[in-house]
Amino acid sequence: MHSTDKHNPLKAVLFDVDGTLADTEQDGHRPAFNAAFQEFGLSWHWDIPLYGRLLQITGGKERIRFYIEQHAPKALNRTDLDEWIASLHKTKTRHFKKLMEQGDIPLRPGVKRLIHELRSKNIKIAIATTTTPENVTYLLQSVLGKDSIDLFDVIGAGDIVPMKKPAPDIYFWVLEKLKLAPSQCIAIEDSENGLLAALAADLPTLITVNNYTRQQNFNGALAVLSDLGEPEQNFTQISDNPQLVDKHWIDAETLQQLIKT
Ligand code: XBP
Ligand code: MG
Repeated sequence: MHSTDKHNPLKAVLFDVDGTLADTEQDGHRPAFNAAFQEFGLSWHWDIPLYGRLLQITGGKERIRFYIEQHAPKALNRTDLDEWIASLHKTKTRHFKKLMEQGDIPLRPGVKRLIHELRSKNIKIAIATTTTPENVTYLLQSVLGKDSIDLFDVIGAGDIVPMKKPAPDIYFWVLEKLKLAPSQCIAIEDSENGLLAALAADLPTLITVNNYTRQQNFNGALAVLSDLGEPEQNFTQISDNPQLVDKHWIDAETLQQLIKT
């Protein structure tokens, strides 16, 4: 290890998307699913509490199948079930795109600032998400500008791996593309499923919670925060990591310190 590596071991930050970069679930994915159900002539409606329960299943197609099993088992008799779910989900993605184009869902506090700081310090940034790859583009274009996808060194998304979070597969895939060891990286996640996936890939993981995930179990995380914070909008620490006592927003230096321990 070079001496600079000892002081600055962090080489990449792996961002989750939904709930971490932006609060896309409640007012993005959820209404997109409902619009697709309507377009398919279904009477299904996923309200906010029901959607919260369905979020335990990651991946939209997987979530629809789970809902069918629990609430609409008649659909299981369809001989074309896989194809039907796929086309329902494709319709959902089209509606999600429309919603992102309206641009009503902002990045969470600190995300833009941290992304640009990491880039300026030559720390790689990557995405590791279960969401459909196009959704990442739609969101980034809406909140960070047309070519913002190019800010990311690696993007791992959707069905690129067969098993979605809490399986670690997407993180293994991204680490392999980055050619880095997990100890050189930090994952930033918002959910228990995301944390389980990252920890199973041996990644030090920082959690920023949202309304859907606040009550979840985050044992094993480096710290649990309200958000990444900004100089003018400080984060609140939900965990009790003493390294963060005098910190008010997450920057590259804080991330370096967090993974040294
Ligand atoms: C969260 C998810 C996603 C979205 C839906 O992903 O579970 O499935 O809710 O996306 P992450 P699709 O937090 O890992 O970004 O409908 O495109 O599957
Ligand atoms: Mg998430």
